[in-house]
Amino acid sequence: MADLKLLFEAILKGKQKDAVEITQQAINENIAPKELIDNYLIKAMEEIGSRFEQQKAFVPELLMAGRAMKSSLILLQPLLKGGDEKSGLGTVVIGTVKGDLHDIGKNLVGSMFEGCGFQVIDLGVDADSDKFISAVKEHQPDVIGLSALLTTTMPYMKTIIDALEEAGLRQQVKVMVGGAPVSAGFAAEIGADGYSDSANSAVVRAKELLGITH
Ligand code: B12
Repeated sequence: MADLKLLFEAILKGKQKDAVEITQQAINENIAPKELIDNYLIKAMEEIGSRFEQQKAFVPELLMAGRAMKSSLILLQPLLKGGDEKSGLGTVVIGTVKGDLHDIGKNLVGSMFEGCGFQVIDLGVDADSDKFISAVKEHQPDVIGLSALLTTTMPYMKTIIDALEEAGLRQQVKVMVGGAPVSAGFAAEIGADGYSDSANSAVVRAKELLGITH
């Protein structure tokens, strides 16, 4: 029997190989992917996130945990798609805005969306408005997530929102913004639909915006 507490520990400690092994064992034992994601993967990311907030964990640990989680998710995702698990909640296009290379938080948010059953298109870092516009046209996402960690790149979030307006695409997509210097006030000021300060609450907020109740 797969010891799922060890899956939690493996992700928390960023042990990618262990996380993959235990996940594969759990899959072989027909444990529901949703159970693994909700009760172990996300719980471990919440724990590392809260340790980070309390300065009991640091960026390398966050990165390693994120990588371990992603490796587990890669095994679980194909199983989510076919079944009646909470797949297909919607599509999220996410990226760090132009001029900004910080992607740790953006990756965590993307992983959390994926873990919760959204399809995620990651535009990477230094993404300009053209890249977002093309992605909206191509993927018809429900949500766009913009990340910025620098006070100098935050204003570019408004540039992207304005570009969406100009392209006539603003009404078809919810825009969420985040990153350490971003606030709810700033989000409202630039006309974003939502803001969140953590990966977990980002998903909760997105579901609220989309009227998803489960
Ligand atoms: C790691 C780091 C780097 C790494 C980035 C590596 C990487 N791959 O991301 C490196 C070394 C490359 C780097 C470079 C620079 N950095 Co730096 N960096 C940081 C540091 C230490 C941590 C950021 C981080 O990853 N936090 C952890 C994640 C989990 O938190 P987060 O990003 O806030 O994300 C969470 C939430 O905000 C939210 N969220 C994030 N994105 C989104 C998106 C959406 C849609 C939603 C809903 C939510 C959401 O959810 C996330 C998960 O909980 C911060 C200091 C700090 N303590 O914040 C400085 C910091 C951000 N950097 C800073 C600076 C100045 C720079 C440089 C300009 C330094 C230089 N002189 O070269 C360059 C800029 C490069 C560039 N063009 O982007 C400053 C910014 C100051 C400011 N006011 O603008 C900071 C604050 C350090 C400081 N105190 O001075 N940096």
